[in-house]
Amino acid sequence: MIFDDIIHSIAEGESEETLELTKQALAQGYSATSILEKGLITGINIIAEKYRTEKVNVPEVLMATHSMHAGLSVIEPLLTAPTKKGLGKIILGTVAGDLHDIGLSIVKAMAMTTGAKLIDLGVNVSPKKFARAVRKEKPDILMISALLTTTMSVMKDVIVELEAQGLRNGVKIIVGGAPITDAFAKEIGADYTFEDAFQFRDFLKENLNKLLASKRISS
Ligand code: B12
Repeated sequence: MIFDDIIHSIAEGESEETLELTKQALAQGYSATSILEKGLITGINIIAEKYRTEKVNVPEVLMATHSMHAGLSVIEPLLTAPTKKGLGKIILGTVAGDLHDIGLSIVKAMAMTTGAKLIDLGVNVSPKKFARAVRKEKPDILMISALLTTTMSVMKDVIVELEAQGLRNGVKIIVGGAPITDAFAKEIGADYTFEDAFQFRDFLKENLNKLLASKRISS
């Protein structure tokens, strides 16, 4: 089964193989989202679990990350709905002190299916940098990721910075990452959080238009 081969190539960090297998899966008629879900995400989650249980080390994780990105580069153009005016603008990034970007790349791939314009600030983004981007780009949605319990509090700093600069009311804030709970999101004053990229995608599909309309009314 081609998905097993993709998973195996990620586990081995064979990025060229992941790239080729992803192309082959598409040629065999599998959809980009099924390749993402059953191949790339499953593969990286297996490595993530092995790292957590200390069965692999940092170099293996980085090679697997590279492989996942190679596969993602093949399917991203297919996930991307044409950007349409009126479908909003989304800024995303991982907070300062945090270099984890695998989860956010997957969430970004999901966001690409909506037709919204995406601006990716990358990793290690300070509250001031988030605020600068919000002031300049006036996005409808700001998506913030944190994977470390030591950096999740920076999400609060971002919201405080936006409030201090009078920018908070103009943007819906979605936070996420493994340590983020509903209670935490509420406590720091975020609008939403989702456990994974699929929950997030389903929410956007149903609610993007409603969300943009409500934002226009409230802002
Ligand atoms: C890969 C990884 C790394 C890689 C990161 C590579 C990269 N380019 O991202 C490397 C090796 C660099 C790394 C470094 C470190 N890591 Co690390 N890392 C992981 C690991 C194994 C996997 C994370 C991952 O990518 N998972 C796969 C993706 C698909 O899942 P995800 O990130 O959770 O994302 C999903 C959801 O959370 C959600 N999501 C994520 N972001 C967002 C945002 C929004 C808006 C939404 C809606 C949803 C959403 O959707 C995603 C897709 O479904 C985890 C362990 C684990 N099992 O989670 C540890 C882990 C996160 N790391 C950990 C630690 C401690 C570190 C280090 C401090 C290690 C060290 N001692 O040096 C450093 C810190 C570096 C830094 N400053 O950031 C700890 C954190 C512990 C804690 N409680 O804080 C973990 C949990 C490992 C452990 N000990 O159990 N790490």
